[in-house]
Amino acid sequence: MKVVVTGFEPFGEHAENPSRLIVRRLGAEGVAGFDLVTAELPTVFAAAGAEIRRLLDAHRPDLLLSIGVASNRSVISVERIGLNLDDTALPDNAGFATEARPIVTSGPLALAATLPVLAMRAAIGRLGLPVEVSNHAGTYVCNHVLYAALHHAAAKGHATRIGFLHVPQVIDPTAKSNLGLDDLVAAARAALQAAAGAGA
Ligand code: PCA
Repeated sequence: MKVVVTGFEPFGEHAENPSRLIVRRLGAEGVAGFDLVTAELPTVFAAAGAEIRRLLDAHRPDLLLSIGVASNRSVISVERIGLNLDDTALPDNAGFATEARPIVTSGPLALAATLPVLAMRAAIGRLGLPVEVSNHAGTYVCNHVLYAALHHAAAKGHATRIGFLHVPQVIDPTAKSNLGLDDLVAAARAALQAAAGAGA
């Protein structure tokens, strides 16, 4: 099974982004049974959207799981919905901020993740880690990547199943969680295995 997993570079007040550390660990250690491709996305609306579309076209994976940090959350969240909306006062890493801008002109307002969010939540919960399903991935670069990937895969007829995991900040002073990086790596592995099992 071919799988692409992505994380993000640091942005805003964060000196480091745990999502890219998770992805580096998965890349170095591998995930049993998966032909895994890992990538770090820029925290830049346009460039991250272009890169996720390129990754889908280049690898045509069975699964795409993108991971980002949500530093205002203390639990791991499996995102259910991508919104067709960029809306941020915090500039991205290219200095770009925007209000109420559609990601895809005339695209549907929302697209549902195509990975099995309930099975992923259950698998992470079985590890004893705090996890929820979230109905809102925000309106910053993470949501942009989820929506752009879902829209692109549908438009191109790719069978790739797509989802998004938001993780708490665990490695800098803004951390609101006492989880560690090892917990997040374990959660990502469990989510991938659940995703593969539930749809394969
Ligand atoms: N989190 C941001 C963008 C990059 C990341 O890791 C977000 O939640 O949109």
